[in-house]
Amino acid sequence: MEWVDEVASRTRPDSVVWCDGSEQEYRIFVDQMLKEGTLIELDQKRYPNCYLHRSDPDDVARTEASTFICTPERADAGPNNNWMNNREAENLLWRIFDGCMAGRTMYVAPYLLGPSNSPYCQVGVEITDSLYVVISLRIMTRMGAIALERLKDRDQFVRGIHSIGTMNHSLRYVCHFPNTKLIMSINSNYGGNALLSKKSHSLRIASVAAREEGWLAEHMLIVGIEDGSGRLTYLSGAFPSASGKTNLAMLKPPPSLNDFKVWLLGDDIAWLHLSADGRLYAINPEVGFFCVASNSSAKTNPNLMEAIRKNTIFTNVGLTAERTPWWDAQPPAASVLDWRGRTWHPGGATAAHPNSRFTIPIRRYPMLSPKSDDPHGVPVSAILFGGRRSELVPLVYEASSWEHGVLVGAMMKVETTAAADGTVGRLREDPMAMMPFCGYDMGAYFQHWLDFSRKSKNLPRIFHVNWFRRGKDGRFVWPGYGENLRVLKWIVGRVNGEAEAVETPIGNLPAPGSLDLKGLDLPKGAIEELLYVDREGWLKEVSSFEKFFKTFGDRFPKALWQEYWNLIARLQS
Ligand code: OXD
Ligand code: MN
Repeated sequence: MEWVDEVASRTRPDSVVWCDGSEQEYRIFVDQMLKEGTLIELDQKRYPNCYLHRSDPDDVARTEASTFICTPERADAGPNNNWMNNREAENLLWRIFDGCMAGRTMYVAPYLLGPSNSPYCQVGVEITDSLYVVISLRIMTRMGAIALERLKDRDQFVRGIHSIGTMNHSLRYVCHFPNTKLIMSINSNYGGNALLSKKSHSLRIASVAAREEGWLAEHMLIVGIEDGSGRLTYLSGAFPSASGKTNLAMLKPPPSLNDFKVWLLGDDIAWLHLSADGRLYAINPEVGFFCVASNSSAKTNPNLMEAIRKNTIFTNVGLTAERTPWWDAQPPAASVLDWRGRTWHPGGATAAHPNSRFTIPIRRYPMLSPKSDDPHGVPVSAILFGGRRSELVPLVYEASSWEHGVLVGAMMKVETTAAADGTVGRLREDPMAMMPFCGYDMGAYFQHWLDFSRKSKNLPRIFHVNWFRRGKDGRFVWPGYGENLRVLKWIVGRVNGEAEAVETPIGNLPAPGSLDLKGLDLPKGAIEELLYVDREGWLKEVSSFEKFFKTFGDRFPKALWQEYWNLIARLQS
């Protein structure tokens, strides 16, 4: 309460509202937004409790250039983060926040990350003048009175202060103070910049705590694969933003593998803790999805399309004359307004923004794992790293050890997407898909990963997958989507000692015949192409990381250099 008073005395709102998270309160907020025009009601018969929000056209993605880690020393943030001195940053930010809520209401939204009865649960409180943030937080987290009950009289919580400000792009800041567990964000209302529970708390602040306390806060999905015998194998996986992570988490088995079930636990963030049995257990701190809409369709993600027909907030999609949400992967529709509310013309720019989103409660998802609320989480047997690589990288390979797996994760590259401001399609390094989200020096982060092998002999196996290889004709070689389960089946077989592999310099690849391809009509030579290890190409690829790894200086672990030189030696031998 002292902190809330202090923030109010600086930002000077007209009134302060503490959010209880109830249904009734949600209705009041939604009604208010409908009146103000920040939400548009969709056809309530076909889309009950669904609304459309249109953002400021200049505020549609994470802005990495405005995102800072603020600590006493630059070295704490590493070359992977923008850095500001914490004192200077706080002074600067308070000047921008000064009086910014005058004429507005300040909302105090307490939230939980993780089940309330979990030892891994964390409390956060976000103060904001944005109702869009409040109603989104209520979908994404366990928000309201439940968080204050868990907090009781302790002051162990992450403090988030957010204001829409004036939307002045040049004064946009998302600043993280890991030492005091504080986040300050102003002049953006976009999910990844403004919903502070998500990337800011669950990853940037949490990753620093995880290093100190011996666990992992990762940009990972979590799924349980149930095979025909009812056996469950849990996987987690890191994929860069907008690289099919959500589609994989929501995979619907194809007809030829319909004795399998894929249970979802999380689509974006995993907190992994080592348990007494030496295994890593994963929980999803969130209870909602914040998914990219633009590519979602009955083909790419049938389960999701079922989930978004109720209780969904759409952001920056198109709108049909029947007041239904529309984006370009949907069947054609007549008279569509684009994401900015202008008449849309087919063949021109897309109706929905490429980073348009929907926010939905996880409980709407038809294949939600019965374990999703388990306070200890699920034991992970395999960790997947994935990229979006049109060349070189095979469909799947397995690291030969935990240390080698850390190198595999460290050598991820991604073509940039619309989830962050900037050029789309540029290839950049994105270790463990954490480059924009690791709250400290990534050299130390790699060491933290390596340290797990000293603590346990029972760690998950590490794999790399790539669904995105293209042939000479420019077309995808692998069908992807539901058929990716064939690759997961091989991975499940590997961790259970059932599937065969062949050793190669880059790791273990499926032995001929060990991938289940029954009923799949692949062109001749396709599977050989997908599983080919091009030594020359790999030598080039691996060598391209030397410069990047060197940017971490002494913090880059010696043991990881060793793995790196070993890999090069294997490729040369
Ligand atoms: C996301 C992202 O929104 O990774 O999940 O950008
Ligand atoms: Mn993400």
